[in-house]
Amino acid sequence: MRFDVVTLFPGLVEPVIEHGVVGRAAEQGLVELHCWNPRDYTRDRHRSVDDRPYGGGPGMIMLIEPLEAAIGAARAANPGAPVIYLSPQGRRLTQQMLADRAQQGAAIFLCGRYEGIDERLIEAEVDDEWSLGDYVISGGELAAMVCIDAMTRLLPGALGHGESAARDSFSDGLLDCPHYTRPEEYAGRPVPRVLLNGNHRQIEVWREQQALGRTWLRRPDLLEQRELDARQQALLDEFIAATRKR
Ligand code: 9D3
Repeated sequence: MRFDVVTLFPGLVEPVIEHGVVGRAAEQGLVELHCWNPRDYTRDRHRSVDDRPYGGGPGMIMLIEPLEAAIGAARAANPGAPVIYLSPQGRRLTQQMLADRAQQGAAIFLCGRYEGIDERLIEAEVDDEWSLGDYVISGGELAAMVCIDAMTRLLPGALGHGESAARDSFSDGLLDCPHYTRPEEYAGRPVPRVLLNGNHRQIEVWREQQALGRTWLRRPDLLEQRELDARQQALLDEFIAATRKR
């Protein structure tokens, strides 16, 4: 998968392929990343990438021309890839949107800075518009890094032994169960006994029950979107009954 990122801050985005899962995927040649800086496509003496908004008001707006040239260079290098603008006005990002795009095999991320981008450039060049959620960050770069990380995890071969995209939270619509390692007791709190008894079938059932129970406690919205089978419903009922007793 080839990622292209149009950004005024390539030095912020590039390290995303140097570490962890994405780092290993890049070493294996599964992903590559190229940044395109609109400032490199300016033609005026001051290398301007922004200007004041028509109609007045605070803040600056990114100029069309350097962005158009940078996007053109990215499109030529990554033909057929959709241009995805990361902005507070976008559709709220989900695992499903990332999976659909990962399947398509390429993406050009467009990062805004300042108050945003001239609307005519968005109409002319942008294929999709994504937001991380309803909170404010300073530009699209961190959002592009989130997308690159999450999409890379979905590529066959990107995750090692023991890791698996299918086991990731949200892939199956439930939160993860709690995890424990040494020591066997910490600050008076023992590790749940079931995890020490070596009965792997029982452990698997306990973990599924914990996942169901935590999802019920913390993210009931996820359970409403999902049909539980009779066995899972019984596990959850038992968890709820135990919660009420304590
Ligand atoms: C004045 C109102 N603000 C719009 C909601 C101004 C503004 C805030 C933040 C304009 C641009 C930005 C920069 N944010 C992003 O580029 C961004 C973002 C975000 O702020 N929240 C969630 N997802 C994203 S993706 C890109």
